[in-house]
Amino acid sequence: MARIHVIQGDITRLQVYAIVNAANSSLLGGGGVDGAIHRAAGPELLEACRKIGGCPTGEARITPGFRLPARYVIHAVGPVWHGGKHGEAELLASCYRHSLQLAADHGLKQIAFPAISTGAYGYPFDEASSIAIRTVKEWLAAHNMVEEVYFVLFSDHHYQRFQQFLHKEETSG
Ligand code: AR6
Repeated sequence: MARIHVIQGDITRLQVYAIVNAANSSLLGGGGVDGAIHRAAGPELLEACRKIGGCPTGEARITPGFRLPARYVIHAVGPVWHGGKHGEAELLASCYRHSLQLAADHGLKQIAFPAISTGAYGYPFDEASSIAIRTVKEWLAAHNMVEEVYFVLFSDHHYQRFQQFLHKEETSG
């Protein structure tokens, strides 16, 4: 079974095979973690994204990492929170599954996720965290191609909270 790590910090600094970007469906950059990744990767990343031509919500696309320490960026498009009755949970879970599958397809043994949709897209952090943990664990139990998954939380508050959720999932089996 793969290992799951929870860390606090800036995902652009991680030296892993792949980091996941919380992108929008244009893939042409934005604020939050998307802005930070584009700044750190350099303008080649925007060029590569432009060539892809967009990505539907709930899916992901891969590019090189260019000037990032990470070799690849997996651009996942999370749902905008509209109250929870518009398929948000399934779309968010789908982002995690698509990202893991892309990593597996490219033989990448490590992947690092930010808390997709929990910033500008307004997804309540606690609910998003449960979905992230459950979806990743289910995927890892069914596939053995990815060895290490990192959850990267930007704030100390989110880091503490996420660890509580992970622990709760573990003790409840
Ligand atoms: N490293 C790790 N996590 C980060 C970083 C970082 N450097 N910066 C922010 N976060 P958001 P979304 C956390 O808004 O909600 C963009 O404009 C942040 O604290 O980046 O999926 C895109 O272009 C939050 O918990 O992504 C889209 O238009 C989490 O990352 C839109 O925002 C996600 O916040 C996507 O919104």
